[in-house]
Order: sequence, then structure tokens, then C-alpha cells
Amino acid sequence: RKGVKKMSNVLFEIKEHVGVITINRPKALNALNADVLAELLTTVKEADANPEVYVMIVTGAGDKSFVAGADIGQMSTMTAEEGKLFAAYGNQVMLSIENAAKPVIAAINGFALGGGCELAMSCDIRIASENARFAQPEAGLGITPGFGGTQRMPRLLGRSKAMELILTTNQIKAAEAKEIGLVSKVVPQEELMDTAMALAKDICKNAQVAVRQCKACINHGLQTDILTGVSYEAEAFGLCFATEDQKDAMKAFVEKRKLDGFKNR
Ligand code: DAK
Repeated sequence: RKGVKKMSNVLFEIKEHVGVITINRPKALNALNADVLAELLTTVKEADANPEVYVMIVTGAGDKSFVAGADIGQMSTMTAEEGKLFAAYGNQVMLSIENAAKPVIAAINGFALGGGCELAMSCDIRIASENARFAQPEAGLGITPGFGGTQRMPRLLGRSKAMELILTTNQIKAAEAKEIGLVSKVVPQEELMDTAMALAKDICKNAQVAVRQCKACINHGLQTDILTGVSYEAEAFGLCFATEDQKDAMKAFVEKRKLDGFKNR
């Protein structure tokens, strides 16, 4: 990594095709400052481009916090110019996750506040440990959410619940997050990473070209009308018939045998 500061705020490890990205600033409860954002962006882009990686997991270091938000200390002294740059950077990071070809699972191991909740909402699947806490505290700090929270939360939870959480800034616990659909699973903290890995492996065992097309279809469809959405899906469906995976899997089914893994092409 010529000329680039060695990464330390974000750790990356590949385990059986699963790229585990750990935000590693536990002293500040993994708050996102400019360095963390830059390292996260680089890590996500590299993982998305790495053919060894099929699925990514994003989590926070330590057992207390996923990400306790954007760095308030750093934001407190920002000029308008720096603030603009910071927001642009943050949005670029969130979009790099949302628009990654590969699925991204958030393993939320504690506080997911402000930018932390926004980071989780940029991921494709969210699971949480029992100690996880969610909130958008920005209105209490004199700002709006800045990393897409006002956009992604109503799409995920509906207008009323998003309004309630963003305007009150009230914190909710993991069980309520599951009840309102902010996360899809809640497990004891010691089981969180195993559960995330199991979920990732369930995705890894499928045809990765199809998996990536499914993600793209869902994301495109959520931003358009249904006719445009189904026509996008039809294109993706057609594309899959040009893969060896489709031929191998359907041939195996017709011949009543078990397919021994995908070529992912
Ligand atoms: N930023 C910086 N440092 C933080 C932090 C944060 N968000 N959250 C925690 N820390 C630091 C604390 O300052 C403390 O550092 P030291 O004092 O030890 O040096 C350390 O982490 C441990 O925190 P506490 O001692 O406070 O731990 P407690 O268990 O007592 O409390 C807590 C945990 C999570 C309840 C508390 O730390 C807390 O309330 N933190 C702030 C949470 C918060 O409000 N987060 C939302 C931040 S606002 C935008 C871009 C982005 C955004 C908005 C606009 N544009 C550019 C337009 C996004 C905004 C946000 O995310």
C-alpha cells in the first residue's frame, strides 16, 4: 500500500470466502472519524473486488459497541467546508456497501447510534446481539442524520416509525429493533459472530452470480416503480441463463443427483 497510512482502524480477515470487516476503534466505541471512514471505504472496495470474497460481514471491535456514531469530537470543530467533505465521504462509504456487488451482513454487537445505525442500515442483512441499542441522536446534537438515515430508515421501517425514532432520538433495545424489522435476528452476544458466519455460509453455498443479481434486483426495485423493477428482474433472470451454474444446477435436478458445488460463473 504505497504512500498510504497503514490501516489500523479497520481490520480485515477472510474466512472461507467470508470477508470480515471489523471497525477497530474500541476506545471511542468505534466512532467514525475521517480516518475510519477512509479505511472502511478502501476495505469494502477491495473486498468487493477480491474474487476470494463472496459475502462481507461488518462488525465493531469489543463487546460494547458496533459504532457509536460519527465522531462528535471531530465534528464539533468542523468548518462548513470540512463538514461537506465529511458528509460526502460518509455517504460514499454507505453507498459503497449498499451498491457492492456482494452481500453485506451487519453483525451489530452493541451501540448502533447515529452514523452507526446508518452504517447498519446500508448493509443488506442486519443481525444483533441482545445488548445492541439503536438510535438516531442527531436532532439532539443540533444536526440531521448525515449518512442517509432520513432516507434509508423510512424505506426500511415505514414513515411513522422512522419519524418517531429520528424526531424523538429515543434509543431502542435489540428486541424492539427486531419487532419493527430493523434487524432480522437477535442472539446472545457470544453467538453473534457464529450466527453471522452461518448466515454468510448459507449465502456462499448458492450460485454467486445469481446471488449478486438478486441483491441488485432488490436494491434497484426498491427505488423504482414495479414495472421498471420487474423488467430489471427479467434482464437479470435472462443473464443467469448464460451461466454454467444455471446449467449445472438444473441438469443435476433433472438427473436427480446432488450438485457438487458451483463454479460461480
Ligand atoms: N464520537 C466520539 N467519541 C465517542 C462517541 C462518538 N459518537 N461515542 C462515544 N465516544 C467516546 C467517548 O467520548 C469516550 O471517550 P473518552 O472520554 O474515554 O476519551 C468513549 O467513547 C467511551 O464512551 P463513554 O464513556 O461515553 O461510554 P458510556 O458507556 O458512558 O456511554 C454512549 C456510551 C454510547 C451512550 C455514549 O458514549 C454516547 O452517548 N455517545 C454518543 C452517541 C451519539 O450521540 N452518537 C451519534 C453521533 S451523531 C453529518 C454526518 C454524519 C452525521 C450527521 C451529519 N454531516 C456531515 C451532515 C452523523 C452524526 C452522528 O452519528
